Amino acid sequence: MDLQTLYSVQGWDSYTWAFRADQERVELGFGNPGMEEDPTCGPILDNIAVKKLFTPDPAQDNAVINGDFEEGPWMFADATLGVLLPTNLEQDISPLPGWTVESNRAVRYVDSDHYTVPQGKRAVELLSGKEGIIAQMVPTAPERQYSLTFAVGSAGDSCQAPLAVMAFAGDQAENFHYLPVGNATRMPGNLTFTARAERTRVAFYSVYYNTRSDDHSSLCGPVVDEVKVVSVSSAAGTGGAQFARRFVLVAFTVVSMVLLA
Ligand SMILES: [Ca+2]
Repeated sequence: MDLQTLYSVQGWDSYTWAFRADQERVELGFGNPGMEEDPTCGPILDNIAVKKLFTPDPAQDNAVINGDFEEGPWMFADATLGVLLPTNLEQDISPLPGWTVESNRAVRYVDSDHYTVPQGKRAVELLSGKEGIIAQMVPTAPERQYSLTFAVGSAGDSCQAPLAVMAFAGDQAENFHYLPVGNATRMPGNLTFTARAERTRVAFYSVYYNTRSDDHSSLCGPVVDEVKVVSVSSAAGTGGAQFARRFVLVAFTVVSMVLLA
């Protein structure tokens, strides 16, 4: 885990990492790879927790797993900086079940005790512009039309505007500027796409490289939550409905003729 970048000015960051236990007892180890110029110093570790993860079942009408981000790593009650999801996570062994961080920078997992969260208790704050990408491969039916919907919000952490999210679904991409109405701290995003394969990549990153207005150096960004991929009426489905209506009309006509005869 590369700790060369500090994401906040407090001098420390919380990280999470997942593993699959293949035995009833496993050994946890932490070491300094010894790459500092000064061998007499190194990173400081504190507060370690292990939490058993589960992968939520996909909802019947939503192809995204854990799209509300409610299942994720342990968060200490006093963790005011959230937990960083490091890079190069595998989708099968991710501390944020279902999701991967594809980029070379981390994104922040935040809780409603310390941040403004669009839905439930947990969400993801995108950091570092296009260097912080969360993604998921979702099952789709080729040539069927889908709608990617999500909530984009402000984390309430004095993040300097503008805030915007770039959303990807298959071959579609669109950026969504966070422009809330009234006192709202969230707004909806929607991207319609036609699936080209049996799995479609859905991904998000922050359009801007934002920092907090209070210290001008802690990284922050827009919050994403409530990600859904829903099938919308496809061309084939509409054709089917029209055929059914025609069939009803034909049947009705035949009965009328019999009665007249
Ligand atoms: Ca949530």
